Amino acid sequence: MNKILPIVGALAFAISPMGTGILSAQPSPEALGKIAEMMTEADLNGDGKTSRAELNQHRAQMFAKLDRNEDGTIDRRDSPKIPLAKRKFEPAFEQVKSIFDSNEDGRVTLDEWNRSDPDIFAMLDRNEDGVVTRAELPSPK
Ligand SMILES: [Ca+2]
Ligand SMILES: [Ca+2]
Ligand SMILES: [Ca+2]
Repeated sequence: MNKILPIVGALAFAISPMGTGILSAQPSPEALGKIAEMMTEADLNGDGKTSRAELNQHRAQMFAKLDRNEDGTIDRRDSPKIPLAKRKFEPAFEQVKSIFDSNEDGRVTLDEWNRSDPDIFAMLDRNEDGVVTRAELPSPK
């Protein structure tokens, strides 16, 4: 569950008014760190570069982690029974809902999850070669 927070944080940042000029404006070091962390985690084969396929796979894994009852949607029913785990789930769920629940029905489907996020990958892949290298990752100054 801890792993979900970087990607959610990065996405929240990227679609916020502050984040619209992600690479030209002055994003906070924290936001940049989250994005870099997410892209590093998404380097699933560990070759130092993150391809779009790897990012998509990483995102699918994130969805699967949140969809604990595996019914294809993230909603309140996925909240853990254990209080400690529940406390971690709740804020992540609220954030996920605020970003991805485009029809505002309190549930996030895989379709909504895949559809309504900004294209972070395109923003980061500055030389458009289809992979994001470490050098292309934003680094907090
Ligand atoms: Ca890779
Ligand atoms: Ca579910
Ligand atoms: Ca929805």
